[in-house]
Amino acid sequence: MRVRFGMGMAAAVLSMAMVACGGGEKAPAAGATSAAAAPAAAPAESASTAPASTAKYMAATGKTWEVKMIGDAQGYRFDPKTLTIKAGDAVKFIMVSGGPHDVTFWADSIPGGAKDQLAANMPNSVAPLQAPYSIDPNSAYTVSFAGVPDGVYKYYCTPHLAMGMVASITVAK
Ligand SMILES: [Cu+2]
Repeated sequence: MRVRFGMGMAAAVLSMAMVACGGGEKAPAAGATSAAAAPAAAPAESASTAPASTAKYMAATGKTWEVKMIGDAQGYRFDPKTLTIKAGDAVKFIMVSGGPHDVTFWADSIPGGAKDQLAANMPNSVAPLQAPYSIDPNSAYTVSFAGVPDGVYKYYCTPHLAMGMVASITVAK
């Protein structure tokens, strides 16, 4: 847009967009000017919703471990199923067979205070704590465990959760 519009136009479009998106909640319907018209759109100042995460991606500084994602005649699984690493390490999930697979952490079981940083350490996630699908053999997805607390991080593969494709990573000192 900046190429096609003059700076003034771009600024106007930007400011309109900011008004429409104010609060980070769903934008009110066009033309809705009174709060009564859009009761669901809470203002940013409201304490009723958690503030947006300010966590930023932190690159791993330690070892990169590998976990294979497999689906074959023996079933669907992460290999190894349990893994102990140190904070600052990374885990590379490699698509071997039977995909698509993904890596999704259980938000309600990971260590307290881990969620925002872990989510920030998952590039291109399709939802908080859910990696994009790995489809092609030998493709991989790497999660950085930099800046996250010690503890057990349980996770699963969304397409194969019902088939028991679950595993855990323990971050220890
Ligand atoms: Cu899977």
